[in-house]
Amino acid sequence: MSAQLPIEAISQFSDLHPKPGHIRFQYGTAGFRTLGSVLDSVLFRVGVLAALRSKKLDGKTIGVMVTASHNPEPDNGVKLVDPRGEMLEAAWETHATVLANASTTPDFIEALETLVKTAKIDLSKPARVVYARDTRPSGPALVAAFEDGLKALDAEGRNAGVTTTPILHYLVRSINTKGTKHEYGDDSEEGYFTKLSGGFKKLVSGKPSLPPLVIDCANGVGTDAVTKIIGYLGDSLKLIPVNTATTTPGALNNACGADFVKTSQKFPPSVAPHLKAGQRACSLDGDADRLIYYYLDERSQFHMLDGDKIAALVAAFIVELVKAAGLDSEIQVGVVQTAYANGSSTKYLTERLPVRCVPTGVKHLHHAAEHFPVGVYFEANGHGTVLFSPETQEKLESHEPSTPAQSTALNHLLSLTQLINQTVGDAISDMLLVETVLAHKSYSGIEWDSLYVDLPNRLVKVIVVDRHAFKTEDAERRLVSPKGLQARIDDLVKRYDGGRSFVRPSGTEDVVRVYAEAVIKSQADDLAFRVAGLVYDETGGDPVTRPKEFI
Ligand code: 16G
Ligand code: MG
Repeated sequence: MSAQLPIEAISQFSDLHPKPGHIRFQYGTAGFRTLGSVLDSVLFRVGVLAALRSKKLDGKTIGVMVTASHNPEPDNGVKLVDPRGEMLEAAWETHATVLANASTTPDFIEALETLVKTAKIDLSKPARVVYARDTRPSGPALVAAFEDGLKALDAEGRNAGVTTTPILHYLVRSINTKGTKHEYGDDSEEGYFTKLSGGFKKLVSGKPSLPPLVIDCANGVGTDAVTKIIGYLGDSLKLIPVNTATTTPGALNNACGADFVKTSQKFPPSVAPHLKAGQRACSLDGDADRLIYYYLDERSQFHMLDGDKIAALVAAFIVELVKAAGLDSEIQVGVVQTAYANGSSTKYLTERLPVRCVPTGVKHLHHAAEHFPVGVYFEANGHGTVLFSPETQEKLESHEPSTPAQSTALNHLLSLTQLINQTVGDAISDMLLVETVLAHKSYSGIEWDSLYVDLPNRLVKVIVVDRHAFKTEDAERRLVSPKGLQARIDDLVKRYDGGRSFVRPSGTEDVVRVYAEAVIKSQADDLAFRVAGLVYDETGGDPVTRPKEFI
């Protein structure tokens, strides 16, 4: 390893991007995320890190996305994408945190030298990075800081402009598979839209078209993608985009978007004029990687169709197709969920398929789903996708159907592999997937919703002195510390019909989260608040500030 770090260039650029003294940055579940105004040094350093990650992987292209997803507009963030379009390898999350927290330029250079040595990075290799940002006003300056990081290492950068997180993931995989037998698609936005819409059009060809779908773009970057895909879909699907104000200050994710719908369990007020009885609608989040559906019934009651409902709809459909193609003895479909999955969805799915529960966070779900020939994964919050293993893909391509019905089902499965963005959860791809199933089944929101009835549930946040005192096991379903707390939760849960509750420290906020469900809504609320009370008391919360509702 002859090449050396270009110390002089790095230190000149680094001096332009000093670290704010008082802040400790953390590469969390979804990368670095905090106020956009304090992220300049982090972005510069992520530029350097991405270049090193590429060198480490023999010049493969690494992705970088500048976004804070569903967070309010003043926030921003950045995350790295590995060559197959998946989340950054966990060990490098630690490297990212170390580099971001070096207090001075000399400390930063020292940390880089240590990283190059310990990770055995061959600096003579090329470095290639593709990057994009969402519509936040702080984005352009942060991208400029990031580009300085690439310049410092003389890395080759490709600016994908303003685009969604899932499109950036798609580009990374397409670039790295170009010209190989695993070529994922043309490495352009056009390639992405052509691939998805092509799969969709084949799947719905000959099916009666569905009534138009209202699509809440959260005033974010999904707006551009929705506008573009409308052109590719033609008459195959009518979309009515709302919340498309990407340049109105403060509008992003404000009282709209997937997270708003899921957390407040109501539709965005801005969508109301478009919602008649029976109308189905969906909301994307601020970077278009989450999707929540909903509809109004004939009494104008709101009903939410969340990630669990999407998983149930999609998994059952794929199982049917695999069977109809005559491949059920060869291709197993499995589902991955987290503890937040509604108990009724888990019951519905386990009666039909193998189901695994893993800790919160996309990377856990994605990796678990890779173990199934077809892995369907969704978080209740609307993030998820379907993965077809390379062996499954080959089987689908080489299988000889013995009847016309088998041939049709097989073609549908092959079209699904086109329509689905397999690199990461993708609101637009998932929306097309849902619409495909609805068209095939002639379902409205009501019929889809009736697959199972959600158990009433409640999510509560508790502010504690030290959330790191909370440690979990069994995919976050049980606490191992603080000692004795789980036994007290168990005692409480037993008293509620259909009761279930779990406690976990958040990976994105300085709080502990309490989830509870029960057969009756008031009981789910009661259980959540009582467990929250236990958590609060356990961690030395002050009786004066103890929230009143923690009964
Ligand atoms: C992040 C995760 C999401 C998870 C959420 C949980 C990614 C890309 N996103 O947004 O999957 O559901 O965190 O947040 O991994 P919490 O730990 O604060 O409950
Ligand atoms: Mg998001």
